[in-house]
Amino acid sequence: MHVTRGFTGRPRVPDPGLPPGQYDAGDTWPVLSAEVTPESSPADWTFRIDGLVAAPRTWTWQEVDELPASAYEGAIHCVTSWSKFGVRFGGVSLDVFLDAVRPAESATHVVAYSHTGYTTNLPLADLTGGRAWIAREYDGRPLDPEHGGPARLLVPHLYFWKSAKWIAGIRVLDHDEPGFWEQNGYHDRGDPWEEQRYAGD
Ligand SMILES: Nc1nc2c(c(=O)[nH]1)N[C@H]1C(S)=C(S)[C@@H](COP(=O)(O)O)O[C@H]1N2
Ligand SMILES: [Mo]
Repeated sequence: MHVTRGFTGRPRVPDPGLPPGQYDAGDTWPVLSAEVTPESSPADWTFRIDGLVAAPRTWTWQEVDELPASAYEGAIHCVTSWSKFGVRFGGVSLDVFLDAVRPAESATHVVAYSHTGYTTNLPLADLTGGRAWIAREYDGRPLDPEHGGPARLLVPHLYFWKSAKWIAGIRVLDHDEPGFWEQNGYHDRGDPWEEQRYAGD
C-alpha cells in the first residue's frame, strides 16, 4: 500500500507550551545584544529603583545577597521566534525590591535600563506577582556576561527583549515611556501568547 509521506508518524500538533509563531530552539541559547558585552563584575554592579517611589534606593551585590532568593523554571520567548524550554534562573523577585521602595499610588509604568544604556518599558503590574526577577544565576552558576551577567532583568511571560541584560535600574513613572526597541517599531507590551511583536499587533 502506498502511504503518502507526511501522513505517517506523529501528527503535527503545535506544542501547547509554544506561543504562536515560535519554534523550540532546543539546547541552544542564542545571544542577542545591541551592545558590546560590558566588563562588569559583582564588585562594581549596582541596582537602583527611583522615580515615583517613597524610598528610592540603590543595592550593591552584597546587599542583594541578603535578600530572599527565588527561582524561575520554565520557558523564554524571543521575538525573533525562538523559544527555549527548561531554563532555570536564580535571583530575587522584583516584588522584594518594590516592597522596599514603595511605588506611589500614581505609578503605572517603569523604564528598565542597563549599565550599557539599553532601555525597555513595562507596565508596573508586569513586574509584580512573582513574575519578574533580578536574575544572577543560570543553571546554578553565575549568569554568563554575554547573557547579561552579572545580573539581568527576567520577565519571562513577555518577549525576551523586555528582560534587560546588565540591569542597572528601574525608574517608576506615572506614564508610559517607550524604550529602545519600542521606539523602533516593536510592540509596547510584547505578550508572546497574544503575538504582540510589532506596534499595532
Ligand atoms: N542590555 C540589553 N538587554 C537586552 C538586549 C540587548 O540588546 N541589550 N536584547 C534583548 C533581546 S532582543 C533578547 S531576545 C534578549 C536576549 O538575551 P540573550 O542574549 O541572553 O539570549 O535580551 C534582551 N535584553
Ligand atoms: Mo529578542
